[in-house]
Amino acid sequence: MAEGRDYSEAVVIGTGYGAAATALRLGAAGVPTLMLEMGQLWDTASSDGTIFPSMLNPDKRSMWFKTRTEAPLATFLWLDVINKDITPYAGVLDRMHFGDMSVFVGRGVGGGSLVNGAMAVTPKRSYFEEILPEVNAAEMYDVYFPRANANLGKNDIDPAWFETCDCYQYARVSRKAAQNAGLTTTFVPSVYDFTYMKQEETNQVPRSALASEVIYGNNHGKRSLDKTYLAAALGTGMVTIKTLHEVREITRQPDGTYLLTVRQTDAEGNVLATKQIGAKYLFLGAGSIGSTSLLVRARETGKLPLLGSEVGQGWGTNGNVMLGRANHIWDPTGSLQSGMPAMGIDAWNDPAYPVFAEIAPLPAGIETWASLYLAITKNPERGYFAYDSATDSVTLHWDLAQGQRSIDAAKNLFDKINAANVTVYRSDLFSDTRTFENRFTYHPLGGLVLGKATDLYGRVNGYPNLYVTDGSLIPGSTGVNPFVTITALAERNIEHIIATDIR
Ligand code: FAE
Repeated sequence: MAEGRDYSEAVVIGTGYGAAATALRLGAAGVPTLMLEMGQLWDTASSDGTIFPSMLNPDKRSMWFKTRTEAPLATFLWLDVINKDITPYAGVLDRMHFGDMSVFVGRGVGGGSLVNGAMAVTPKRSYFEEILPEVNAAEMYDVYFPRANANLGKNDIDPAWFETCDCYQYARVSRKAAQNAGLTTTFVPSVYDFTYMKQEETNQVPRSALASEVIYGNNHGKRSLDKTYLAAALGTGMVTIKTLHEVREITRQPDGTYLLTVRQTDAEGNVLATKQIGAKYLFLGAGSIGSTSLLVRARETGKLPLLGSEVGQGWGTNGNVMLGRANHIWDPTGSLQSGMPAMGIDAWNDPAYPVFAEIAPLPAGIETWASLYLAITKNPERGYFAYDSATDSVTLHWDLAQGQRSIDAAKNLFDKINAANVTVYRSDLFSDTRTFENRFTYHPLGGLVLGKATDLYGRVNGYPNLYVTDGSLIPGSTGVNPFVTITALAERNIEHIIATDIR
């Protein structure tokens, strides 16, 4: 096994939203920056001519070292027809299991941007002020949210096209059902190129969103981070990315620099090398689970003993609940469905049960008469991370009862919709007969909360030049899909850190 030593003035762990924004600004400021990503660079087509497999025909590229795919919908009509056996491989979507909760994350250059629904939603200002009261909201809404949205490539759907296209019939049907219950719907901005999507519908270009591509990657149309922030970061000439490099351990040297133990593998999981990589400035951008796990383990194994008790606290699911409704036979949702949601039901002002529910596709390629939703609810419950010395691993602690508040909120909203439309819930989608699925989240947030585990700019308490820059800063909830908030906060923090700590 080869051993190597390396050093970079700045090292960024991960290549997701927070990491990408941080690396671009470091590179632009002339700081040599090395990004370490445990997943692959997804830029090369396989023998079938595609980079990513479709959801309807998954293969080893779909998932991170699994023997079978683990899609969010387990069954359809209670039939095990969704998941497929696959060969373990460094695929693009991971589902991590922690007792009653499992967490979906993207793996590869671009992190979650490779597998997500591209919804680019800026949170309501009043709620942002509630969750992060110590952050200057005026600055965020005047400067950093616009900066994040511009760099992410946010665009809006043409409302006239939305009304007539086949691929959003499912959203129009759900809108009608919501309106019948007196509820408000709203368009959701996206980082999927809507101009490209229009051309997909008329078969002018190869289909991606309209070819059931989402959670296992998009071959076209998606402005994932490798095409936006990371491309710009590499363009500074100061940033390099090493793929299939997993950071395993962080220690601090007597001279104050950080030393990382990094495992390099191939895409089959064989270990090629274990490296020591040094950094003066270390940025944790490995996502809520990744970054929090690294610091909890570092504290508990005595590698970074000054880390405080707030490290590993304040984790939440963003109140995620998935559910389906059955429509009447005269309300088909369409066999052609865009994989990229474009509309949500906005009931966040409900005084008892705030909910923002994205109208999700069910891109099965056939008519299902089903409407699917991912509800984002306001749930004050928080989980925590703990180290297990027997397995030398960090585990997330969250029990099912903590998710009940989210189900209550979703039920409050969708009972109204069902009552107004004389419709029912689907009970065939989540392997048994449950109608609400709150045992997974797409939106892991917290663990290293801003102003608690770190100062108000993400500097880790007790350790100079160690920073958190991803979803773990956000205290468990944003009220909307989180990547715009993560990116904007990273933009704000890195501007301050470069000005005061680095240059
Ligand atoms: P993240 O994007 O998770 O990136 C972390 C990166 O670090 C990953 O590439 C990891 O492979 C890598 N990594 C982890 N540990 C290590 C290590 N030890 N060494 C090296 N590398 C490591 O972090 N959000 C929205 O706003 N809109 C949506 O439409 C939306 N849809 C979603 C759909 C799905 C299926 C999923 C899974 C998520 C969705 N999300 C959506 C959530 C969004 O993708 C997520 O909040 C962000 O990606 C989190 O960004 P971070 O920067 O925290």
